[in-house]
Amino acid sequence: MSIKFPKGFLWGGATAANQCEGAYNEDGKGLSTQDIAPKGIKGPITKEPTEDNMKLIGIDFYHRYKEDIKLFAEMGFKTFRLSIAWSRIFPNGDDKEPNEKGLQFYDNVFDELAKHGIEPLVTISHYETPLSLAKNYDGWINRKLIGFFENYVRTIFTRYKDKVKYWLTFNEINSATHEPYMSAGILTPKEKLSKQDLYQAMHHELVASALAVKIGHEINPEFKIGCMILGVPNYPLTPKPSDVLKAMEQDRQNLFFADIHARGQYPRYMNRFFKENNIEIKMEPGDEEILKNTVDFISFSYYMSACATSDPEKNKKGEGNIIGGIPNPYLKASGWGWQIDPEGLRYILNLLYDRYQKPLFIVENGLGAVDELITDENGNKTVNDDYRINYLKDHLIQVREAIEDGVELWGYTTWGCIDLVSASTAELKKRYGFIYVDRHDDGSGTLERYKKKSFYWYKKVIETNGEEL
Ligand code: BGP
Repeated sequence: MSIKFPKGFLWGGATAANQCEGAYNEDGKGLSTQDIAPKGIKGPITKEPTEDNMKLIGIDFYHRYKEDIKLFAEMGFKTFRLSIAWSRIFPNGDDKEPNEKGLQFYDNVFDELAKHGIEPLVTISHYETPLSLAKNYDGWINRKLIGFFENYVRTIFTRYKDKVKYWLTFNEINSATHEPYMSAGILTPKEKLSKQDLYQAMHHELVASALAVKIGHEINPEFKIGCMILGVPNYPLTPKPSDVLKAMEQDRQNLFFADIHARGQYPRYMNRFFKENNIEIKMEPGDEEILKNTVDFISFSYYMSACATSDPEKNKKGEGNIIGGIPNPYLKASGWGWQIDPEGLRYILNLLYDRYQKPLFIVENGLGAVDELITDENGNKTVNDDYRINYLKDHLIQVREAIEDGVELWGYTTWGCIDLVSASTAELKKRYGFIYVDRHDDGSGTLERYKKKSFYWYKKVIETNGEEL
């Protein structure tokens, strides 16, 4: 009995505007928080954009989107995840009128996708906030951002209501508790940010996200609007009961965001967390009503799992996608130290489906690696990325198991389906794509695209709807 992926499964790949578009100041786009973060999440921010910031040009998707979408179509993509750069539409974030050239760019991209029968999956805010909102309001700390975000979503939902069906509100919304600048445009340095201010800012984002669901369904009842969390399941480091409780607590720090999106209210366990951390969420009249606008599906990124322990001695965070964890002695790691755990994906799929009974969507999964461009026997430039094929194959085998376990999964978009600039370190050398882009961290390169070995592998996976992995 071979386990099958459902008919109509949405195979594809994912990108983010700030990591691929480039054209950082073209056609009226305003500066975003990413344009002054040349070294990624961990690095310092600069006064003005600096030329060592690889995102200013990215992989020039802004000018090459037709060529890239054609390559995605050649692989047989059913869907393509991209984000809209808020500061292309509202350069300062609090502008009254949108920037027509910004709107036109995404019209062109959606029309190109439609030509190839590829369904857009659009992230409304993916780790870039208009820089003016950070500078003049301190980002989501200020409740006024709800109004600016409302103006932004009304504009794009109305403009693209017949071109886009699938929407995600905030990328990895739970990462803001770890990276408030990158995720929520908060300029106040992390170490100076009180938990009160941080969770109040999160409240503003959560209200804005639910408001987007409400507005989206009013504009087009066919819209499918999802939330997006950074999915990193926590395992107890030992079977010691206190480690098990620690893992539950750490899971809740992430699931709290999906709980609100999926159930429409704050979970009771957060009352204890708020009390113990002297946090009092200021609710405005109507907030609780707005939060009741729950999402149509839950999406998440998955790269790794983490371990949790109550033993302060062992509590040393390892490497990982933003929310790291204690290294798991049973797992190997990637070149960037991210532990590789395909079964963890089956685990979190079941955990989320058991918890919410809502359709799920894996919108990021992939292996960042240093790829070597070679010339094959036919004189074509390519990369023998068997390590990436094996990573994705191992994870898809577990996805198939989860579907057999009963999980309702709409689709799977690999992260970085084309090489692009990494978020955590702003490196091009950390490559994820099925397509190699000839650009390097010293700014050199022709920006030419080359198909890797994994390009043909994924094409076969899609052609056979996952029969051949
Ligand atoms: C996630 C982001 C993506 C992407 C991914 C890979 O947190 O949503 O934008 O960057 O991580 O991480 P990195 O690019 O740091 O390797």
